[in-house]
Amino acid sequence: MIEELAERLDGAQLNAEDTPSLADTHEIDIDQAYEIQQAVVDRRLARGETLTGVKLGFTSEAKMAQMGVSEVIVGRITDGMAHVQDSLIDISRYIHPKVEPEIAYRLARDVDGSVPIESCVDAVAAAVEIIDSRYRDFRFTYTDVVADNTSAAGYVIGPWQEFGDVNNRSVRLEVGSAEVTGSTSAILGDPARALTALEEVAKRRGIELRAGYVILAGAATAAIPLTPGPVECRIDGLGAVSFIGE
Ligand code: OOG
Repeated sequence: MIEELAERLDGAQLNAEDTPSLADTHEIDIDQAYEIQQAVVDRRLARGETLTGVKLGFTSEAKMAQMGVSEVIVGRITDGMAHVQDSLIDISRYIHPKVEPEIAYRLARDVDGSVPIESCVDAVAAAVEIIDSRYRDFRFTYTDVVADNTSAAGYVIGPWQEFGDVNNRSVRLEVGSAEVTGSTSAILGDPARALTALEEVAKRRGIELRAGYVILAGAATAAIPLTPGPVECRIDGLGAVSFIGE
């Protein structure tokens, strides 16, 4: 079942075609959901992609309450999802992409529990995450979204800054004439808490946190649809990151 469902999700991503919720036809527990995620990621790696980091989801209280869960979810990001700042991004490769403003952290050393995770981080940046649920109409259960690598689809990182406190910074994301604003404190009350939450889940799920990895700490606002045209995310004190969807 694990491989069959991983193939279905991987095919949906490759063909940019949605698929029904796995929960419509399968009973999957959270352990199996992370196994499916691993199998989905392994398919990308087998095609030559490389892991570049991890991402968190459900880091805002509102989103956790909406999903009826109390744990953040963790997905994997690869070089195949990475886009360069100010580049043109072909959005036809996605099914129904949305963008979220995020804080990115960079790991300078492996996280092995010997020192606090914060002391493994050397840089922080403004980032935009492109999420693209492989499920029809973005309709999914908690286990569905974990199996689907937490909707991970793309990301763009702004200029790295020296690591420091980034709580209570104002956030603005513009997609054409649509705009969403918020504060970095929406991320678990302080985005630094995303690091400790990540460490705990990663340990339990056997997810490695390696030197050089990017950590996308979770959305600071609701996601907004990605449409053709300019996209810009600005975080107070961290500068801006932008790209053009086409
Ligand atoms: C799941 C991924 C959400 C976040 O930051 O909460 C996420 C989804 O809503 O598709 O990345």
